[in-house]
Amino acid sequence: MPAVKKAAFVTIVGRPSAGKSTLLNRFCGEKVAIVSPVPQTTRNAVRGIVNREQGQLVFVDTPGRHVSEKKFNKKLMEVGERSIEEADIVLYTLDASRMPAEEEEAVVSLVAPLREKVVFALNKIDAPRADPQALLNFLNEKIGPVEGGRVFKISALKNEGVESLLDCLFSLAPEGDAFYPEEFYTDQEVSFRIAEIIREKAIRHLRQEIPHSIYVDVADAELKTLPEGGQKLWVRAFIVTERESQKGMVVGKGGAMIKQIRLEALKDLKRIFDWKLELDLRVKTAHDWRHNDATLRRLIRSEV
Ligand SMILES: Nc1nc2c(ncn2[C@@H]2O[C@H](COP(=O)(O)OP(=O)(O)OP(=O)(O)O)[C@@H](O)[C@H]2O)c(=O)[nH]1
Ligand SMILES: [Mg+2]
Repeated sequence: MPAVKKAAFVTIVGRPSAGKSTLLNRFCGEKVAIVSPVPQTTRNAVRGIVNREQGQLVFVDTPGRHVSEKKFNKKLMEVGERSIEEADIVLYTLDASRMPAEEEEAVVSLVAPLREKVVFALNKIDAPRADPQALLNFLNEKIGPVEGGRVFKISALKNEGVESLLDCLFSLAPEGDAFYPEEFYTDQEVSFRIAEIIREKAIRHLRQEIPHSIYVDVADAELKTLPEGGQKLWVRAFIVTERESQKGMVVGKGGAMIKQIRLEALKDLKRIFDWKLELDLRVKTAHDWRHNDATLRRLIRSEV
């Protein structure tokens, strides 16, 4: 008789920049979520799927929890809270290279009531100033002793300790049928993935407030059959700024910045998709979009 398979939803939570998206990509072995040194990079519940002999884990990456009264931050927090509700397991990711402070307390208070389904990943142990013991002391103080078998010291970046963590997650997963076909490693819409890759490249090059002030809109995408055979995806996308005055910084001197963003995005997109690609990338402004309810509802979603 074939072995009974496991299936679970695992929601990844933590403070901004803890390394949640890096860890998701490591689990999946593919670039499922975008990563950057700028806090609050992730804005949606991004799903990555791991298929193994034992069964299937569906990881849900969430925006880093940052408590604030701003409309934009509140919307981001909602995504994490909603994703936790559907989780069989909560993977709480902490940054061992930073002393836990106020921001970490905001995450602890969210996960504390769910303790029996929480697994702890103390990430960035490769960093020179990493102090996982300080995190353990913090957790002990805030939520009581955490069980050794549920705590993992890892480096998502250097791929250390990730395999044992994955084994633990599979062992905790309930029995059940796979949620997705086995060949899936994500369920994101193509246009969302394209927008995210462009946003990653933009965030990495732009400075100050600009990374938080932009979003990317894929306005048109058309799959064309080429006369010589094969298919080409033609995409028109906009980097949308909050203010007119920010457009110049995105375009750069003589268009150099937007060109670099476009070329770097194309490089990643060609790795992800089998099609040939053409990207027409432009800049426009949606005045004060971070205060616009309809835009926020469209951009910040628990399903992408
Ligand atoms: N040294 C070190 N850096 C890491 C590790 N994991 C992630 N990082 C870095 O930490 C930064 C943030 O990583 P992300 O994966 O984007 O973090 P996140 O938790 O998804 O951040 P938000 O989406 O903003 O909440 C990036 O510069 C990563 O390269 C790690 O294990 N070691
Ligand atoms: Mg992220």
